Amino acid sequence: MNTTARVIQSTGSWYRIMKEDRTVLDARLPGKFRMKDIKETNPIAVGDIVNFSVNDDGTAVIDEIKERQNKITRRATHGRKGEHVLVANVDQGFVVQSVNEPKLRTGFIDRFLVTAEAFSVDPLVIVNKIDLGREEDAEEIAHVMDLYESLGYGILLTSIYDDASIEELRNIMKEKTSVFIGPSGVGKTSLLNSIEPGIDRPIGEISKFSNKGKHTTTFAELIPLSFGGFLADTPGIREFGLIHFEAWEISLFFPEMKDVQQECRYYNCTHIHEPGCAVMEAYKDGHIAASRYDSYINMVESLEDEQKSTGSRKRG
Ligand SMILES: Nc1nc2c(ncn2[C@@H]2O[C@H](COP(=O)(O)OP(=O)(O)OP(=O)(O)O)[C@@H](O)[C@H]2O)c(=O)[nH]1
Ligand SMILES: [Mg+2]
Ligand SMILES: [Zn+2]
Repeated sequence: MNTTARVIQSTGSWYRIMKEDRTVLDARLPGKFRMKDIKETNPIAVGDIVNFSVNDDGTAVIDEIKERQNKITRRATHGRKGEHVLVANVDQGFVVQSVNEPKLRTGFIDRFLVTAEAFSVDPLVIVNKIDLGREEDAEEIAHVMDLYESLGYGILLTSIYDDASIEELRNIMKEKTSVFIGPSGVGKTSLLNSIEPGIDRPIGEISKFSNKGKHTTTFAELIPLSFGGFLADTPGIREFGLIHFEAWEISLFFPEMKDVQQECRYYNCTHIHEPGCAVMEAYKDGHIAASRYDSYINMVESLEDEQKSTGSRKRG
């Protein structure tokens, strides 16, 4: 018999899959599983919907992977080529940052927002650990809140010590598949443990030296939520790489640049050095936030570096 299930854990050789009725099976891939997309380092990711059959010993064999509605990928690590799929088939992606430990980085948020749009995932910005906010942080937090709200993004201030914020997260997650993406130590797993008490996944500490987390979560996992829906917790990532972009496309994913750039003198303006650039004008006039323009330049530069190193630059 052949049935469908969803992959909720993956170690690379074994998978844990969950059926519609929420029963769970251990599964593996047959030796000659066809890899449809060889660009990816993991053929099956958490969130994938698969067809499977059951062996005599009660374990399952994955026969087929269903076409993905979407996926969130990152560049492969450890010098490997290609992409690693963090999670597949998600409705919304939450980019998680924290106040102070580690420090909030708008550059990380901005990269995620650009990528989420390209991946067709609804984004939400989460700033966690607001209980740690000192008096001098209040202004920065308010500014970050204003900035993303004015751009049309949802932003939520949370703390595992603030029940109202946890309840708000539950409401947003109900009946949906959501994923936490963020650096190590910002509190992704802690939030999960608060949202779904009883889950009790291990959390880490923050290094006194680097003010960073210690990569406590090492594999992505999809948690079925008792109130409906799924939440994927992922390992912390230092930087969110940009994939599948051409430099000129990036500004299309900045809501505050998208329309302005039609006034640029050159149609292929990169908004960095060209005369008659409407985006630079808007930035100088204060209509585009400095942090956002910086993020934009960083993204263009890292794409150019990438294309130089792989020699894949397309000419147009
Ligand atoms: N003060 C405060 N500390 C928090 C909060 N949320 C998490 N922490 C602490 O932050 C540390 C790291 O939390 P984790 O949940 O392991 O962070 P993570 O994002 O899952 O990290 P990785 O799994 O390494 O990616 C732990 O010591 C938590 O107790 C919060 O809202 N307020
Ligand atoms: Mg974690
Ligand atoms: Zn321009």
